[in-house]
Amino acid sequence: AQGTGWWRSAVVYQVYPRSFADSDGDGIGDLNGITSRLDHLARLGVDVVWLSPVYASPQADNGYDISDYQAIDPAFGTLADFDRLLAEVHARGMKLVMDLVVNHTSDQHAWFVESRSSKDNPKRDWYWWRPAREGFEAGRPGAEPTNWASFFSGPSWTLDEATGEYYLHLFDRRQPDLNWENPEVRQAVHEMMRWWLDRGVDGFRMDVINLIAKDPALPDGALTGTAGLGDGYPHYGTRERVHDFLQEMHREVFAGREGLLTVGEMPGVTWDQARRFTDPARREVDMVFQFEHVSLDHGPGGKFDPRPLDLRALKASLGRWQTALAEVGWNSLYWNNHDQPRVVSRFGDDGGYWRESATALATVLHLHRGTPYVYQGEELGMTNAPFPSIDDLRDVESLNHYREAVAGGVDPEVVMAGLRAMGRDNARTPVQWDAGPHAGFTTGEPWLPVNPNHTRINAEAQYDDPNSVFHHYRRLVELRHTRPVVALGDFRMLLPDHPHLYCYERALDDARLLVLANLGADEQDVELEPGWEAEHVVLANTDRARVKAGRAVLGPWEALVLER
Ligand code: TEU
Repeated sequence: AQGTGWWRSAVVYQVYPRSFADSDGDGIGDLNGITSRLDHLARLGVDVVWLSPVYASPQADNGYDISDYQAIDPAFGTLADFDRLLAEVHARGMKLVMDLVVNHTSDQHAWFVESRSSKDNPKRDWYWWRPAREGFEAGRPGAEPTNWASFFSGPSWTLDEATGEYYLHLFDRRQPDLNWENPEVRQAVHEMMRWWLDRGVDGFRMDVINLIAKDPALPDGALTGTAGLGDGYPHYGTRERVHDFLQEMHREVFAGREGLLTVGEMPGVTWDQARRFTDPARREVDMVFQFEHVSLDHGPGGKFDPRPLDLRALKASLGRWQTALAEVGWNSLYWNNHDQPRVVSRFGDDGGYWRESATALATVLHLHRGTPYVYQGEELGMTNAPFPSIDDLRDVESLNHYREAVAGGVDPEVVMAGLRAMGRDNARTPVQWDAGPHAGFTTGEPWLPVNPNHTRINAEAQYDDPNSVFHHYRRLVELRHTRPVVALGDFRMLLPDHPHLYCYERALDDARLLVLANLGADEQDVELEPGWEAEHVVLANTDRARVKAGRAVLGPWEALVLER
Protein backbone atom coordinates (compact mmCIF):
# COMPACT_ATOMS: atom_id res chain seq x y z
CA ALA A 1 0.00 0.00 0.00
CA GLN A 2 2.98 2.29 0.45
CA GLY A 3 3.96 2.37 -3.21
CA THR A 4 7.68 2.18 -3.64
CA GLY A 5 8.80 5.60 -2.46
CA TRP A 6 12.62 5.75 -2.28
CA TRP A 7 12.26 8.10 0.70
CA ARG A 8 11.14 5.22 2.91
CA SER A 9 14.78 4.39 3.61
CA ALA A 10 16.04 7.98 3.42
CA VAL A 11 17.11 10.49 6.06
CA VAL A 12 16.60 14.21 5.46
CA TYR A 13 18.85 16.96 6.85
CA GLN A 14 17.46 20.47 7.25
CA VAL A 15 19.71 23.44 6.57
CA TYR A 16 18.65 26.84 7.91
CA PRO A 17 20.88 28.91 5.62
CA ARG A 18 21.13 31.98 7.79
CA SER A 19 22.80 30.01 10.57
CA PHE A 20 24.69 27.22 8.78
CA ALA A 21 27.97 28.65 7.47
CA ASP A 22 29.01 32.14 6.39
CA SER A 23 31.51 32.32 3.50
CA ASP A 24 31.88 36.10 3.17
CA GLY A 25 32.16 37.42 6.72
CA ASP A 26 28.92 39.43 6.81
CA GLY A 27 27.69 37.36 9.77
CA ILE A 28 24.87 35.73 7.78
CA GLY A 29 25.17 32.17 6.51
CA ASP A 30 25.02 31.78 2.73
CA LEU A 31 24.88 29.33 -0.18
CA ASN A 32 28.65 29.18 -0.68
CA GLY A 33 28.98 28.47 3.03
CA ILE A 34 26.64 25.49 2.66
CA THR A 35 28.56 24.23 -0.38
CA SER A 36 31.80 24.42 1.60
CA ARG A 37 30.37 22.21 4.34
CA LEU A 38 28.66 19.51 2.25
CA ASP A 39 31.22 16.91 3.25
CA HIS A 40 29.84 17.14 6.80
CA LEU A 41 26.50 15.93 5.44
CA ALA A 42 28.05 13.29 3.21
CA ARG A 43 29.95 11.99 6.22
CA LEU A 44 26.76 11.82 8.27
CA GLY A 45 25.30 9.83 5.39
CA VAL A 46 22.04 11.70 4.86
CA ASP A 47 20.18 11.36 1.56
CA VAL A 48 18.36 14.65 1.19
CA VAL A 49 19.08 18.25 2.07
CA TRP A 50 16.04 20.44 2.75
CA LEU A 51 16.95 24.06 2.39
CA SER A 52 14.92 26.61 4.35
CA PRO A 53 14.06 29.66 2.17
CA VAL A 54 16.87 31.37 0.26
CA TYR A 55 14.62 33.46 -2.00
CA ALA A 56 14.62 37.26 -2.19
CA SER A 57 13.06 38.48 1.04
CA PRO A 58 12.95 41.48 3.38
CA GLN A 59 13.68 38.86 6.08
CA ALA A 60 10.85 39.88 8.40
CA ASP A 61 10.51 36.15 9.21
CA ASN A 62 13.99 35.05 8.09
CA GLY A 63 12.94 34.29 4.53
CA TYR A 64 9.44 32.90 5.21
CA ASP A 65 8.33 36.23 3.73
CA ILE A 66 9.25 36.02 0.04
CA SER A 67 9.34 39.02 -2.27
CA ASP A 68 10.52 37.13 -5.38
CA TYR A 69 10.18 33.35 -5.72
CA GLN A 70 12.60 33.20 -8.65
CA ALA A 71 15.53 35.11 -7.20
CA ILE A 72 18.08 34.36 -4.50
CA ASP A 73 18.37 36.87 -1.66
CA PRO A 74 21.66 38.78 -2.03
CA ALA A 75 22.45 37.97 1.62
CA PHE A 76 22.58 34.28 0.59
CA GLY A 77 24.28 34.67 -2.81
CA THR A 78 23.25 34.37 -6.45
CA LEU A 79 21.46 31.93 -8.73
CA ALA A 80 24.90 30.84 -9.97
CA ASP A 81 25.85 30.02 -6.35
CA PHE A 82 22.60 28.09 -6.06
CA ASP A 83 23.27 26.06 -9.23
CA ARG A 84 26.74 25.22 -7.94
CA LEU A 85 25.33 24.10 -4.58
CA LEU A 86 22.76 21.93 -6.36
CA ALA A 87 25.44 20.36 -8.56
CA GLU A 88 27.66 19.65 -5.54
CA VAL A 89 24.76 18.10 -3.62
CA HIS A 90 23.99 15.87 -6.60
CA ALA A 91 27.69 15.03 -7.05
CA ARG A 92 27.62 13.54 -3.55
CA GLY A 93 24.60 11.41 -4.38
CA MET A 94 22.22 13.52 -2.31
CA LYS A 95 19.03 15.34 -3.29
CA LEU A 96 18.00 18.94 -2.63
CA VAL A 97 14.50 19.92 -1.54
CA MET A 98 13.37 23.56 -1.48
CA ASP A 99 11.05 25.30 0.95
CA LEU A 100 7.78 26.30 -0.71
CA VAL A 101 6.14 29.21 1.12
CA VAL A 102 2.93 29.92 -0.73
CA ASN A 103 0.29 30.41 1.96
CA HIS A 104 1.54 33.98 1.98
CA THR A 105 4.09 36.24 0.32
CA SER A 106 6.03 39.19 1.64
CA ASP A 107 4.16 42.51 1.63
CA GLN A 108 7.03 43.60 -0.65
CA HIS A 109 6.22 40.99 -3.32
CA ALA A 110 5.23 42.64 -6.64
CA TRP A 111 1.89 40.77 -6.47
CA PHE A 112 0.99 42.39 -3.15
CA VAL A 113 2.33 45.80 -4.12
CA GLU A 114 -0.05 45.71 -7.10
CA SER A 115 -2.88 44.19 -5.09
CA ARG A 116 -2.82 46.91 -2.46
CA SER A 117 -2.46 49.74 -5.02
CA SER A 118 -6.22 50.09 -5.63
CA LYS A 119 -9.52 48.31 -5.10
CA ASP A 120 -9.87 47.64 -8.83
CA ASN A 121 -6.33 46.45 -9.51
CA PRO A 122 -6.43 43.15 -11.46
CA LYS A 123 -4.45 41.52 -8.63
CA ARG A 124 -6.73 42.84 -5.87
CA ASP A 125 -8.34 39.40 -5.53
CA TRP A 126 -4.96 37.61 -5.25
CA TYR A 127 -5.07 38.35 -1.50
CA TRP A 128 -7.86 38.56 1.08
CA TRP A 129 -9.17 42.15 1.23
CA ARG A 130 -12.24 43.04 3.28
CA PRO A 131 -13.87 46.24 4.60
CA ALA A 132 -14.20 46.91 8.31
CA ARG A 133 -16.76 44.89 10.23
CA GLU A 134 -20.31 46.14 9.77
CA GLY A 135 -21.10 49.02 12.11
CA PHE A 136 -17.42 49.61 12.99
CA GLU A 137 -15.19 52.41 11.88
CA ALA A 138 -12.05 51.13 10.12
CA GLY A 139 -9.03 51.22 12.38
CA ARG A 140 -10.97 50.96 15.64
CA PRO A 141 -10.30 47.93 17.87
CA GLY A 142 -12.75 45.17 16.95
CA ALA A 143 -13.28 46.52 13.42
CA GLU A 144 -11.27 43.67 11.88
CA PRO A 145 -13.33 41.66 9.36
CA THR A 146 -12.98 38.50 11.52
CA ASN A 147 -11.82 37.94 15.09
CA TRP A 148 -9.06 35.49 14.07
CA ALA A 149 -5.86 35.69 16.09
CA SER A 150 -2.56 35.71 14.21
CA PHE A 151 -0.01 32.96 14.95
CA PHE A 152 2.37 35.78 15.79
CA SER A 153 0.18 37.66 18.34
CA GLY A 154 -2.57 40.21 17.78
CA PRO A 155 -5.29 40.15 15.10
CA SER A 156 -4.70 38.51 11.72
CA TRP A 157 -5.95 41.56 9.82
CA THR A 158 -4.16 44.84 9.17
CA LEU A 159 -5.80 47.99 7.82
CA ASP A 160 -4.27 49.44 4.67
CA GLU A 161 -4.92 53.18 4.93
CA ALA A 162 -4.63 53.82 1.18
CA THR A 163 -7.80 51.89 0.25
CA GLY A 164 -9.38 51.76 3.70
CA GLU A 165 -9.63 47.94 3.63
CA TYR A 166 -8.05 45.20 5.72
CA TYR A 167 -5.88 42.36 4.43
CA LEU A 168 -5.54 38.93 6.02
CA HIS A 169 -2.25 37.63 7.44
CA LEU A 170 -2.28 34.47 9.54
CA PHE A 171 1.34 35.26 10.49
CA ASP A 172 3.07 38.65 10.69
CA ARG A 173 1.47 41.72 9.08
CA ARG A 174 4.36 41.63 6.59
CA GLN A 175 3.16 38.17 5.41
CA PRO A 176 -0.19 38.71 3.61
CA ASP A 177 -2.11 35.49 2.77
CA LEU A 178 -2.63 34.57 -0.89
CA ASN A 179 -6.16 33.83 -2.08
CA TRP A 180 -5.93 30.26 -3.37
CA GLU A 181 -9.54 30.38 -4.55
CA ASN A 182 -8.27 32.56 -7.39
CA PRO A 183 -7.10 30.24 -10.22
CA GLU A 184 -4.53 32.80 -11.41
CA VAL A 185 -2.77 32.53 -8.04
CA ARG A 186 -2.60 28.75 -8.33
CA GLN A 187 -1.30 28.92 -11.91
CA ALA A 188 1.40 31.40 -10.93
CA VAL A 189 2.53 29.14 -8.08
CA HIS A 190 2.54 26.03 -10.29
CA GLU A 191 4.60 27.80 -12.92
CA MET A 192 7.14 28.91 -10.32
CA MET A 193 7.38 25.35 -8.96
CA ARG A 194 7.98 23.90 -12.44
CA TRP A 195 10.74 26.50 -12.95
CA TRP A 196 12.62 25.18 -9.89
CA LEU A 197 12.07 21.53 -10.81
CA ASP A 198 13.34 22.23 -14.33
CA ARG A 199 16.41 23.72 -12.69
CA GLY A 200 17.02 20.35 -11.04
CA VAL A 201 15.66 20.56 -7.51
CA ASP A 202 14.22 17.34 -6.08
CA GLY A 203 11.04 18.45 -4.39
CA PHE A 204 9.47 20.76 -1.84
CA ARG A 205 8.76 21.10 1.84
CA MET A 206 5.48 23.00 1.79
CA ASP A 207 5.12 25.62 4.49
CA VAL A 208 1.75 25.56 6.36
CA ILE A 209 0.19 24.02 3.27
CA ASN A 210 -2.94 22.87 5.15
CA LEU A 211 -3.81 26.52 5.83
CA ILE A 212 -4.13 27.67 2.20
CA ALA A 213 -7.85 26.89 1.80
CA LYS A 214 -9.86 29.50 3.66
CA ASP A 215 -13.63 29.48 3.92
CA PRO A 216 -14.48 32.44 1.64
CA ALA A 217 -17.34 33.35 3.99
CA LEU A 218 -14.68 34.16 6.62
CA PRO A 219 -16.74 33.38 9.76
CA ASP A 220 -15.60 34.41 13.23
CA GLY A 221 -13.90 31.83 15.42
CA ALA A 222 -14.68 30.79 18.98
CA LEU A 223 -13.23 33.26 21.48
CA THR A 224 -9.82 32.25 22.82
CA GLY A 225 -9.67 34.44 25.87
CA THR A 226 -7.11 36.90 24.52
CA ALA A 227 -8.60 40.37 24.10
CA GLY A 228 -11.59 39.57 21.93
CA LEU A 229 -9.64 37.37 19.56
CA GLY A 230 -10.94 34.05 18.27
CA ASP A 231 -9.59 30.78 16.90
CA GLY A 232 -10.02 30.90 13.14
CA TYR A 233 -8.50 27.47 12.59
CA PRO A 234 -11.77 25.67 11.71
CA HIS A 235 -12.24 28.22 8.92
CA TYR A 236 -8.77 28.02 7.38
CA GLY A 237 -7.08 24.86 8.75
CA THR A 238 -7.25 21.47 7.00
CA ARG A 239 -10.48 22.13 5.15
CA GLU A 240 -11.72 19.67 2.52
CA ARG A 241 -10.86 22.17 -0.21
CA VAL A 242 -7.12 21.87 0.44
CA HIS A 243 -7.23 18.34 -0.98
CA ASP A 244 -8.44 19.80 -4.30
CA PHE A 245 -5.56 22.25 -4.31
CA LEU A 246 -2.95 19.59 -3.57
CA GLN A 247 -4.33 17.16 -6.16
CA GLU A 248 -4.38 19.92 -8.75
CA MET A 249 -0.80 20.82 -7.83
CA HIS A 250 0.18 17.19 -8.26
CA ARG A 251 -1.34 17.07 -11.76
CA GLU A 252 0.07 20.43 -12.82
CA VAL A 253 3.55 20.16 -11.29
CA PHE A 254 4.62 16.69 -10.19
CA ALA A 255 2.92 14.26 -12.59
CA GLY A 256 5.42 12.52 -14.84
CA ARG A 257 8.44 13.52 -12.77
CA GLU A 258 10.35 10.85 -10.85
CA GLY A 259 12.43 10.71 -7.70
CA LEU A 260 10.91 13.74 -5.98
CA LEU A 261 10.03 14.30 -2.33
CA THR A 262 7.02 16.32 -1.17
CA VAL A 263 6.35 16.98 2.48
CA GLY A 264 3.51 19.16 3.70
CA GLU A 265 4.00 21.09 6.93
CA MET A 266 0.57 20.94 8.58
CA PRO A 267 -0.05 22.56 11.96
CA GLY A 268 -3.04 20.99 13.68
CA VAL A 269 -3.29 18.00 11.34
CA THR A 270 -4.68 14.82 12.92
CA TRP A 271 -3.60 11.27 12.10
CA ASP A 272 -6.77 10.43 10.20
CA GLN A 273 -6.35 13.56 8.07
CA ALA A 274 -2.66 12.81 7.56
CA ARG A 275 -3.53 9.35 6.29
CA ARG A 276 -5.63 10.92 3.54
CA PHE A 277 -2.98 13.52 2.66
CA THR A 278 -0.31 10.81 2.31
CA ASP A 279 -2.33 7.97 0.77
CA PRO A 280 -0.29 7.43 -2.45
CA ALA A 281 -3.49 6.66 -4.37
CA ARG A 282 -4.76 10.21 -3.71
CA ARG A 283 -1.65 11.89 -5.19
CA GLU A 284 -1.31 14.75 -2.72
CA VAL A 285 1.97 14.66 -0.71
CA ASP A 286 4.44 11.92 0.25
CA MET A 287 4.39 12.75 3.96
CA VAL A 288 3.38 15.49 6.40
CA PHE A 289 4.93 17.24 9.36
CA GLN A 290 2.47 16.96 12.22
CA PHE A 291 2.66 18.88 15.50
CA GLU A 292 0.97 16.65 18.09
CA HIS A 293 4.14 15.37 19.76
CA VAL A 294 5.71 18.83 19.95
CA SER A 295 2.62 20.30 21.62
CA LEU A 296 2.45 17.86 24.56
CA ASP A 297 4.57 20.13 26.77
CA HIS A 298 2.52 23.26 26.05
CA GLY A 299 0.81 24.46 29.22
CA PRO A 300 -2.57 26.13 29.77
CA GLY A 301 -1.08 29.46 28.62
CA GLY A 302 0.15 28.00 25.32
CA LYS A 303 3.59 27.24 23.94
CA PHE A 304 5.38 29.89 26.00
CA ASP A 305 3.93 28.41 29.20
CA PRO A 306 5.61 25.02 29.03
CA ARG A 307 5.04 22.12 31.42
CA PRO A 308 7.18 18.98 31.85
CA LEU A 309 6.72 16.27 29.24
CA ASP A 310 4.82 13.16 30.34
CA LEU A 311 6.65 10.35 28.55
CA ARG A 312 3.50 8.23 28.54
CA ALA A 313 1.71 10.92 26.54
CA LEU A 314 4.61 11.08 24.08
CA LYS A 315 4.51 7.32 23.56
CA ALA A 316 0.73 7.34 23.20
CA SER A 317 0.97 10.08 20.57
CA LEU A 318 3.85 8.77 18.46
CA GLY A 319 2.55 5.22 18.85
CA ARG A 320 -0.89 6.22 17.56
CA TRP A 321 0.66 7.84 14.49
CA GLN A 322 2.70 4.69 13.84
CA THR A 323 -0.46 2.58 13.93
CA ALA A 324 -2.59 5.02 11.98
CA LEU A 325 -0.19 5.22 9.05
CA ALA A 326 0.92 1.60 9.08
CA GLU A 327 -1.15 0.38 6.13
CA VAL A 328 -1.78 3.60 4.21
CA GLY A 329 0.34 6.73 4.17
CA TRP A 330 3.72 7.55 5.64
CA ASN A 331 5.12 9.32 8.71
CA SER A 332 7.82 11.92 8.94
CA LEU A 333 9.82 11.82 12.18
CA TYR A 334 11.33 14.85 13.85
CA TRP A 335 12.28 16.35 17.19
CA ASN A 336 13.73 19.55 15.86
CA ASN A 337 13.46 22.17 13.18
CA HIS A 338 13.99 25.94 12.99
CA ASP A 339 10.75 26.56 14.94
CA GLN A 340 11.33 24.24 17.90
CA PRO A 341 13.64 24.49 20.91
CA ARG A 342 16.58 22.07 20.93
CA VAL A 343 15.46 18.55 21.87
CA VAL A 344 18.35 17.78 24.24
CA SER A 345 17.33 20.81 26.33
CA ARG A 346 13.61 20.23 25.94
CA PHE A 347 13.12 16.47 26.44
CA GLY A 348 16.65 15.49 27.52
CA ASP A 349 19.22 16.71 30.02
CA ASP A 350 21.66 19.25 28.59
CA GLY A 351 23.67 19.24 31.84
CA GLY A 352 25.19 16.10 33.31
CA TYR A 353 23.69 13.63 30.84
CA TRP A 354 24.08 15.79 27.75
CA ARG A 355 25.70 13.17 25.49
CA GLU A 356 23.65 10.26 26.80
CA SER A 357 20.30 12.04 26.52
CA ALA A 358 21.04 13.47 23.05
CA THR A 359 21.92 10.01 21.74
CA ALA A 360 19.06 8.24 23.56
CA LEU A 361 16.49 10.63 22.09
CA ALA A 362 18.06 10.22 18.65
CA THR A 363 17.84 6.43 18.95
CA VAL A 364 14.20 6.50 19.97
CA LEU A 365 13.17 8.76 17.08
CA HIS A 366 15.21 7.27 14.26
CA LEU A 367 14.15 3.66 14.62
CA HIS A 368 10.44 4.38 14.28
CA ARG A 369 8.87 3.70 10.94
CA GLY A 370 8.89 6.87 8.82
CA THR A 371 11.38 9.29 7.32
CA PRO A 372 13.59 10.96 9.95
CA TYR A 373 14.59 14.61 9.70
CA VAL A 374 17.78 15.90 11.33
CA TYR A 375 17.89 19.63 11.95
CA GLN A 376 21.31 21.27 11.65
CA GLY A 377 23.29 20.99 14.88
CA GLU A 378 21.00 18.29 16.28
CA GLU A 379 23.61 15.74 15.14
CA LEU A 380 26.09 17.58 17.40
CA GLY A 381 23.75 17.71 20.39
CA MET A 382 23.43 21.50 20.17
CA THR A 383 21.45 22.94 23.10
CA ASN A 384 19.18 25.89 23.82
CA ALA A 385 21.02 29.20 24.25
CA PRO A 386 21.18 31.49 27.30
CA PHE A 387 19.53 34.69 25.86
CA PRO A 388 20.13 37.00 28.87
CA SER A 389 17.56 39.61 27.76
CA ILE A 390 14.94 40.40 25.12
CA ASP A 391 17.60 42.39 23.23
CA ASP A 392 19.35 39.11 22.48
CA LEU A 393 16.36 37.71 20.57
CA ARG A 394 15.66 38.31 16.86
CA ASP A 395 12.66 36.11 16.07
CA VAL A 396 9.48 37.96 15.06
CA GLU A 397 7.25 35.47 16.92
CA SER A 398 9.22 35.93 20.14
CA LEU A 399 9.43 39.73 19.86
CA ASN A 400 5.70 40.08 19.11
CA HIS A 401 4.81 37.76 21.99
CA TYR A 402 7.03 39.68 24.41
CA ARG A 403 5.52 43.01 23.41
CA GLU A 404 1.95 41.76 23.73
CA ALA A 405 2.45 39.87 27.01
CA VAL A 406 4.34 42.67 28.74
CA ALA A 407 1.77 45.25 27.54
CA GLY A 408 -0.89 42.94 29.02
CA GLY A 409 0.78 43.16 32.43
CA VAL A 410 2.75 39.90 32.59
CA ASP A 411 6.03 40.10 34.50
CA PRO A 412 8.80 40.50 31.86
CA GLU A 413 10.96 37.91 33.64
CA VAL A 414 8.14 35.37 33.40
CA VAL A 415 7.81 36.11 29.68
CA MET A 416 11.58 35.73 29.22
CA ALA A 417 11.52 32.37 31.00
CA GLY A 418 8.93 31.11 28.51
CA LEU A 419 10.93 32.44 25.56
CA ARG A 420 14.16 30.89 26.86
CA ALA A 421 12.50 27.50 27.06
CA MET A 422 10.43 27.58 23.87
CA GLY A 423 11.57 30.48 21.65
CA ARG A 424 12.55 29.75 18.07
CA ASP A 425 15.93 31.50 18.30
CA ASN A 426 17.12 28.50 20.34
CA ALA A 427 17.24 26.59 17.07
CA ARG A 428 18.73 29.46 15.13
CA THR A 429 22.06 30.15 16.84
CA PRO A 430 24.90 29.43 14.40
CA VAL A 431 26.12 25.88 13.81
CA GLN A 432 29.05 25.07 16.07
CA TRP A 433 31.80 23.91 13.74
CA ASP A 434 34.80 24.31 16.05
CA ALA A 435 35.98 25.78 19.36
CA GLY A 436 37.40 28.93 17.74
CA PRO A 437 35.93 32.46 17.54
CA HIS A 438 32.21 32.37 16.63
CA ALA A 439 32.53 28.58 16.40
CA GLY A 440 33.99 28.79 12.90
CA PHE A 441 30.60 29.99 11.59
CA THR A 442 31.82 33.41 10.43
CA THR A 443 34.88 35.64 10.46
CA GLY A 444 32.55 38.61 11.12
CA GLU A 445 29.87 39.33 13.73
CA PRO A 446 27.16 36.65 13.64
CA TRP A 447 23.58 37.93 13.21
CA LEU A 448 22.65 35.92 16.32
CA PRO A 449 25.38 35.16 18.87
CA VAL A 450 26.97 31.74 18.90
CA ASN A 451 26.12 29.60 21.94
CA PRO A 452 28.98 30.01 24.46
CA ASN A 453 29.09 26.22 24.88
CA HIS A 454 30.64 25.87 21.41
CA THR A 455 34.05 25.49 23.06
CA ARG A 456 32.78 22.10 24.32
CA ILE A 457 30.07 21.19 21.80
CA ASN A 458 31.32 21.42 18.20
CA ALA A 459 31.75 19.32 15.06
CA GLU A 460 35.54 19.26 15.04
CA ALA A 461 35.69 17.77 18.54
CA GLN A 462 33.21 15.08 17.56
CA TYR A 463 34.65 13.82 14.27
CA ASP A 464 37.54 12.05 16.03
CA ASP A 465 35.46 10.73 18.94
CA PRO A 466 33.73 7.47 18.01
CA ASN A 467 31.36 7.90 20.99
CA SER A 468 30.25 11.39 19.97
CA VAL A 469 26.68 12.45 19.26
CA PHE A 470 27.71 12.95 15.62
CA HIS A 471 28.88 9.36 15.18
CA HIS A 472 25.79 8.05 16.94
CA TYR A 473 23.59 9.86 14.43
CA ARG A 474 25.83 8.53 11.63
CA ARG A 475 25.28 4.97 12.88
CA LEU A 476 21.52 5.49 13.10
CA VAL A 477 21.44 6.69 9.48
CA GLU A 478 23.51 3.67 8.51
CA LEU A 479 21.11 1.29 10.30
CA ARG A 480 18.22 2.65 8.24
CA HIS A 481 20.19 2.23 5.04
CA THR A 482 21.36 -1.29 5.76
CA ARG A 483 18.40 -2.84 7.61
CA PRO A 484 15.10 -3.21 5.75
CA VAL A 485 13.43 -3.81 9.13
CA VAL A 486 14.24 -0.21 10.11
CA ALA A 487 12.78 1.26 6.97
CA LEU A 488 9.84 -1.07 6.46
CA GLY A 489 9.18 -3.17 9.56
CA ASP A 490 5.95 -3.14 11.53
CA PHE A 491 5.97 -1.20 14.79
CA ARG A 492 4.86 -2.46 18.21
CA MET A 493 5.06 -0.26 21.31
CA LEU A 494 6.14 -2.02 24.53
CA LEU A 495 5.51 -0.88 28.12
CA PRO A 496 3.25 2.04 27.07
CA ASP A 497 2.51 2.94 30.71
CA HIS A 498 6.09 3.04 31.94
CA PRO A 499 6.94 6.65 32.92
CA HIS A 500 10.66 6.49 32.00
CA LEU A 501 11.26 3.72 29.48
CA TYR A 502 10.63 4.09 25.74
CA CYS A 503 10.72 0.59 24.22
CA TYR A 504 9.41 -0.86 20.99
CA GLU A 505 9.86 -3.69 18.57
CA ARG A 506 10.06 -3.65 14.79
CA ALA A 507 9.40 -6.72 12.67
CA LEU A 508 9.84 -7.57 9.01
CA ASP A 509 9.51 -11.20 7.89
CA ASP A 510 11.89 -13.05 10.23
CA ALA A 511 13.90 -9.98 11.22
CA ARG A 512 13.31 -8.35 14.62
CA LEU A 513 14.64 -5.12 16.02
CA LEU A 514 14.26 -4.21 19.70
CA VAL A 515 14.79 -0.63 20.88
CA LEU A 516 15.19 -0.03 24.63
CA ALA A 517 15.73 3.48 25.94
CA ASN A 518 15.79 4.86 29.44
CA LEU A 519 14.70 8.51 29.12
CA GLY A 520 15.47 9.39 32.71
CA ALA A 521 18.23 9.63 35.30
CA ASP A 522 17.34 6.54 37.41
CA GLU A 523 18.53 3.07 36.53
CA GLN A 524 15.82 0.87 34.98
CA ASP A 525 15.47 -2.87 34.77
CA VAL A 526 13.66 -4.29 31.73
CA GLU A 527 12.41 -7.83 31.43
CA LEU A 528 13.03 -9.15 27.91
CA GLU A 529 10.83 -11.45 25.89
CA PRO A 530 12.47 -14.86 25.34
CA GLY A 531 15.06 -15.03 22.59
CA TRP A 532 16.90 -11.78 23.20
CA GLU A 533 20.56 -12.13 24.26
CA ALA A 534 23.55 -9.90 24.81
CA GLU A 535 25.03 -10.91 21.47
CA HIS A 536 22.07 -9.29 19.67
CA VAL A 537 23.11 -5.75 20.61
CA VAL A 538 23.90 -3.76 17.43
CA LEU A 539 23.97 -0.24 18.84
CA ALA A 540 24.38 1.28 22.29
CA ASN A 541 24.98 4.84 23.42
CA THR A 542 27.24 3.81 26.33
CA ASP A 543 29.36 0.74 26.99
CA ARG A 544 27.74 0.21 30.38
CA ALA A 545 24.28 -1.19 29.66
CA ARG A 546 23.96 -4.92 30.40
CA VAL A 547 21.83 -7.65 28.84
CA LYS A 548 21.85 -10.86 30.81
CA ALA A 549 19.54 -13.72 31.71
CA GLY A 550 16.39 -12.31 30.16
CA ARG A 551 16.84 -8.77 31.41
CA ALA A 552 18.44 -5.51 30.41
CA VAL A 553 19.72 -3.02 32.95
CA LEU A 554 19.75 0.52 31.61
CA GLY A 555 21.59 3.28 33.44
CA PRO A 556 20.67 6.97 33.17
CA TRP A 557 19.67 7.85 29.57
CA GLU A 558 21.02 4.60 28.19
CA ALA A 559 19.68 3.26 24.90
CA LEU A 560 20.20 -0.16 23.34
CA VAL A 561 19.27 -1.58 19.97
CA LEU A 562 19.10 -5.33 19.54
CA GLU A 563 18.62 -7.25 16.33
CA ARG A 564 17.96 -10.88 15.45
O1 TEU B 1 5.65 27.49 10.67
C1 TEU B 1 4.32 27.27 10.92
C2 TEU B 1 3.85 27.08 12.32
O2 TEU B 1 2.69 26.83 12.48
C3 TEU B 1 4.63 27.18 13.55
O3 TEU B 1 5.59 26.22 13.75
C4 TEU B 1 5.12 28.58 13.75
O4 TEU B 1 6.44 28.72 13.34
C5 TEU B 1 5.07 29.02 15.18
O5 TEU B 1 6.06 28.37 15.91
C6 TEU B 1 3.73 28.93 15.81
O6 TEU B 1 3.83 29.16 17.17
C7 TEU B 1 6.06 27.80 9.36
C8 TEU B 1 7.55 28.01 9.32
O7 TEU B 1 8.20 26.81 9.65
C9 TEU B 1 7.91 29.15 10.22
O8 TEU B 1 9.28 29.35 10.33
C10 TEU B 1 7.25 30.38 9.67
O9 TEU B 1 7.46 31.47 10.53
C11 TEU B 1 5.76 30.19 9.46
O10 TEU B 1 5.42 28.96 8.86
C12 TEU B 1 5.24 31.25 8.53
O11 TEU B 1 5.78 31.06 7.25
